[in-house]
Amino acid sequence: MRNFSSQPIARLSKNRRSRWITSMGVLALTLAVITMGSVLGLSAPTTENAKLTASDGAPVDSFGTSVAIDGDTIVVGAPFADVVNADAVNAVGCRNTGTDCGAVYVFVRNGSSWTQRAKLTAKDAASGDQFGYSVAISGDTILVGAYEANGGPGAAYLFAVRSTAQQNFTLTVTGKGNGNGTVTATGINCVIAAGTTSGNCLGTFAAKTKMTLTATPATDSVFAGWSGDKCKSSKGTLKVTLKANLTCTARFRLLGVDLVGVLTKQSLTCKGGSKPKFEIKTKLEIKNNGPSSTAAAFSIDYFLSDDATLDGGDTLLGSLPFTKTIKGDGTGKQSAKFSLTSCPTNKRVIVKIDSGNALAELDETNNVVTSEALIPSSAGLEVIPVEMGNQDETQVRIAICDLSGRKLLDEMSAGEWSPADTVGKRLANGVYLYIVSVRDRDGKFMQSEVRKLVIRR
Ligand SMILES: [Ca+2]
Ligand SMILES: [Ca+2]
Ligand SMILES: [Ca+2]
Repeated sequence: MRNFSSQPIARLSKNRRSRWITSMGVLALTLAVITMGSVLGLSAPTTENAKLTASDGAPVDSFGTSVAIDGDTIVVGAPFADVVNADAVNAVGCRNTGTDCGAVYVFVRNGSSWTQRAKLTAKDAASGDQFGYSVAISGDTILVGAYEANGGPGAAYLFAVRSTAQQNFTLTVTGKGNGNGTVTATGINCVIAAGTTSGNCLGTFAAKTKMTLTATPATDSVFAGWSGDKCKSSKGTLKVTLKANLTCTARFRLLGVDLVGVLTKQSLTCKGGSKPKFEIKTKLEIKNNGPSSTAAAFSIDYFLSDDATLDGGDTLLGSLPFTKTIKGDGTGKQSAKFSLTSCPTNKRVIVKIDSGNALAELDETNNVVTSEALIPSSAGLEVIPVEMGNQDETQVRIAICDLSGRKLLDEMSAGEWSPADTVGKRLANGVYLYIVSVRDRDGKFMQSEVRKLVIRR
């Protein structure tokens, strides 16, 4: 639509003219295209491509007395039109609904044809004004002359053209995810396979058109939601109103499971003495990235590797069953504990989920989980071998100092020792120094070692 508002801008005084336009019926305006060729005397095709008439033309209106065109807008004056208030657009109308008020008709291009979009009259016009005796248009401004206005002085009226032309917007459907399905709506029938689209996946519709998009998964898939622009919804049916170009993305997921994991915790205990204890503890989080539940139990293998790659050189710590069901997009957890015969250094834990492939998965290649870091080699008190000769003949003294040199413990010791200070309070996690010194029965110094002690519980 193009709307028009009027405001008189000038009144021109001039001599009254006698009417020379007589009853001519509804004038027809014939547009002709005259090419530059005709001007230059070359081939001169002249094609009539439109004939404009007033929608409510009546005898003696003299439609076509004046014409003007600018771009896609044509203005035609009908100065002897009799106007009634009901005719007026934008509430403009002849004050006296009498004769010869005059009217102006505005046409806009609609593709290859022209459509009447407005009929203009003057708000203060009176019978005989001949509004529309002359017209002019430039861009968004229309000027209309009414040379008999006010009984002779005449007036010109200015109209601002506000374009509210009907807009069209494009609705585009795109796909996402590894699944398959279709999206349908009036004018749209889009096939989505693994995120790619085919078929009719976009359409152009008038502004404010209400669209209902329906996403339907294929039998091997589930619908997983809408995204993009104003298309957020988890439901298969999405209602949108086109107020702008819109792209709606439908996500389909293949049915099935996909196990992946992450080691959330690993610790190593290496304790010597009379009751040696070498132990690795891990916590594994198993995610099911597929939409389906795990249908069967599966096993998880734990390895100790000196690199980040699972290969034949790695040591199998153990194989543990996982019997709980992990729902689609759900998570499972497994804690594991493995005893070793010695304290490993510079090793990593590597986990293989579903090691026996009891479950067919959407992705079988992502089941190996490698710990990001090496297992700490001294997570606890590392006992060092000391040349002590005949132990019956020796005294072993252990001293613990913090890094500032403050002595926290200094005692005779033998066998298993739990890190605590002189009053039995457990030492906090941290880095300390410890000194082991060995003397014979007579107190004669035999050997001493100073080492770093890392306490991490
Ligand atoms: Ca997997
Ligand atoms: Ca390896
Ligand atoms: Ca598998």
